[in-house]
Amino acid sequence: MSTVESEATTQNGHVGRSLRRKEDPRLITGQGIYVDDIQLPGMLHAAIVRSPEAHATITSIDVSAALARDDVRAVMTGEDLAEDLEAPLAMLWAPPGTEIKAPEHWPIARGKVGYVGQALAIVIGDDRYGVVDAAEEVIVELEPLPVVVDVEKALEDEIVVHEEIGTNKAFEWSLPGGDVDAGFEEADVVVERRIVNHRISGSPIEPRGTVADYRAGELTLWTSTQIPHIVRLVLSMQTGMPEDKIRIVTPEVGGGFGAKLQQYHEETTLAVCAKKLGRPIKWVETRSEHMTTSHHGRDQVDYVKIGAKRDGTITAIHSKIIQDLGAYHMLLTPLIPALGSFVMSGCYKIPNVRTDIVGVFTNKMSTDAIRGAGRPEATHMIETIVDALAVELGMDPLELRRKNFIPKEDFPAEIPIGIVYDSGDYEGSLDKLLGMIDLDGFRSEQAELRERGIYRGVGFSTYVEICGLAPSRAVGPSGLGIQGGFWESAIVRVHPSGSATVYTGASPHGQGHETGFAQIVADRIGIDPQQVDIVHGDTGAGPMGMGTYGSRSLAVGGVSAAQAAEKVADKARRIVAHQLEAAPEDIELAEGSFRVKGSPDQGMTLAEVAGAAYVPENLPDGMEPGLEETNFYDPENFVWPFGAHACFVEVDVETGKVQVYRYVAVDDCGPAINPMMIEGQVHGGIAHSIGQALYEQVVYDDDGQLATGNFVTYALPTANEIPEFETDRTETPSPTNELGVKGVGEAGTIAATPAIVGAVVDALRPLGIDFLNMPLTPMRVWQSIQEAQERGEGPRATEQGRDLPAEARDSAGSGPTIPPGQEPGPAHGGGAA
Ligand code: MCN
Repeated sequence: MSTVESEATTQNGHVGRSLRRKEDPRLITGQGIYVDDIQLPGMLHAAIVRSPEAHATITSIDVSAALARDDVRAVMTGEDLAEDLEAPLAMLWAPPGTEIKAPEHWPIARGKVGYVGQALAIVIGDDRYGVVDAAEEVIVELEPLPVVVDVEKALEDEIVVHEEIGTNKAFEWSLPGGDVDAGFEEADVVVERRIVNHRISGSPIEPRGTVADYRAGELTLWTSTQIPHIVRLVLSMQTGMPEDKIRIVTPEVGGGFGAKLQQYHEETTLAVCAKKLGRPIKWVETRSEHMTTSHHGRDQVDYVKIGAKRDGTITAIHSKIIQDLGAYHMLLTPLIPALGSFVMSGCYKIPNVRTDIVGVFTNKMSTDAIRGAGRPEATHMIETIVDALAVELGMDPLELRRKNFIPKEDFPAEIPIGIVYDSGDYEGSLDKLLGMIDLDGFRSEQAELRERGIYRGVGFSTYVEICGLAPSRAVGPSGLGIQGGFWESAIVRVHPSGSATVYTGASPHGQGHETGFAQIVADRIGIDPQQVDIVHGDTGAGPMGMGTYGSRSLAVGGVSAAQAAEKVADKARRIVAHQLEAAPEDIELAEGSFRVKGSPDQGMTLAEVAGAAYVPENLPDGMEPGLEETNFYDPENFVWPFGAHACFVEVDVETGKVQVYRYVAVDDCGPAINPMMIEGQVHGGIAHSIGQALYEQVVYDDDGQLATGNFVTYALPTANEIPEFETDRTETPSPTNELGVKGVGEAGTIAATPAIVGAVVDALRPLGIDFLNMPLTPMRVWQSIQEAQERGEGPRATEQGRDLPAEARDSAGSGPTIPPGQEPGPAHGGGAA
């Protein structure tokens, strides 16, 4: 069975084609090797004893009964591991120039716990199930402390999560552009909303897992992660082991969705314990552990305020983000809302923009990056408030958008916060979308159906996102301030027989890099993608790399691979020129042959070139033998994908059940490397946001107990709830890189929630509903309908906030401005039907 389409006659031209994924045959025939498949001689198993309390002092931990079992080799607490650790778990990235209050966060708790599920001890023994039983025999005495789970209550500091810090406010940070006060002065109309962007879980198919093996002074750690090199660096900082003595291997990773963009306590604990015991150890996360202690995402309360002239010209946008950090910072916890602030003005030309962020500790699991990381929240804010503004102005929401789009001819466009959108054609993607949906037809059908009590609605999202993390120049200490650089690396090695291996620092977990990167490299060196192997996820095999997140792999790692391949092709041209006694500049790559321009018969295949390259007597004087190049690529700018989405829903007003029956998306991620893989990414991304918008929510009760610890209570949508997607693309190349590519791995997730919620609001507007907070469970929708009907007509914000309560007329951050009846209903009122 051929796994990749190939045309024997054409060796170039693989980029842009929907080749089937090279990785899929092994994945769908059960031949992939995941962490849990790793078996080593003498391997032990681990289980973690976790806190049942959300906030408590540890009075005692009695491990004697567990240790007395024949099958238990060790039980370690936080104190037992203290001498083996040089540093606590790391927070690596934060908004720039901000003093951040950071509690010590040890892999296993010392002295106190701050959230349900925090590790109290590790039990290591012979048998996977035995250690779970033994963990139940560890007797922990905890003295409960008061708990705070509501982020706005936490801001009042009546209960503090970290007594030693004395406040729950971890940091404040602002990103201003222009003068928002002046912008609101100029405005004829001001609209405000309080948006709750609730907490969700990553929920990949494969939970996390780690196997640690320490032998002969070296540690090998198999772990299910998106960032092997960063895990190695941080582990080295924590354990004091030199980086060169640590090898991180990520076998197949069954999805990550951001939840595996982390360095977790189990990785550190297993590394230390494997060294102490001299035996390999395996730990594999259960689903409930994933729900409890793999980091969550979103969880913001957002106050957003927009001002505009009567003609629809937007003059200012201000948002205040109250970010629930959970109990501790993890790798990027404080950075996540800041990522949203970079796209707070969306694809609109808004002269005055300001985002104020306050990061707040609560007694919950940490939040960090989940697919989109800050940008879905920002997009939800801007698109929701633009829809609300359109209603206020009595304007068509799409006309309002068009009026404010950054025009095509303005690109590259510097926006008021001082960063440059690389390229865009926002009208182009909206036009294409409208060409696919027959909006007029829908509107008349909608009106007709309403007469019969059938409520349908359409919602739109015209989005832009920032990805391709990231140019060191922009993210370094003097720029936007994400410390460090986010370049990527690649080695292209051509073997003497003419096939190639590419080593990349990107570390895929479902995106299909083995195919896309092979297409890119194959085209540049004149072979078939089947002959190009992509090696990733092994710190022992390739140069340093930054991993896969922020839809960066193609725009940074893929470009690095392309540049390495170009260097190989360049050397190949010099070898061929020498062999054929021609000038290197006269050698071209065409039809799988490095040949003399104008003499198609005179040429060499890559296999012939490689054969020559490894025999020095064939080479020009002074040329090194071999055919292999390394490349590090640090882009000049981020890349800025964009698009237009439309969601169609039907709402059953008797039950509150929402059904997405049509979803149409036009995305622009530059020229396609593999259109089918782009489509797959867009499908998955939208499905993720249908989950957040309608079903999924991580819920804690007032005592900090997790109410959604499994897939019965956490309603992840199934194929049954997801419609068929209609997708198309526009292609606006990025000037940032030679492939012109932008990212797409998060685009669907970033775009979709405002379109889905907007569609439900559009459906229910005749019933007096003009705003809804997610998730739109049947219970919440039904309750909102009842409340709207009880209060008669739906509320309206008005000119200069005239009819709003006093606090709502002040700055967006100064008080709750949610219209009456719009407070969230019960936390988890329903799920997938
Ligand atoms: N692509 C392309 N042409 C373009 C742009 C992208 O062919 N012009 C292809 C790329 O070659 C790659 C894929 O699209 O195969 C995604 O590329 P890119 O946008 O660079 O994103 P990353 O590979 O960096 O993926 C990261 C992104 C993130 S941040 C999360 S979270 C995520 C995601 O991608 N988690 C995923 N997609 C996922 N897909 C799966 N199956 N599982 C996850 O956990």
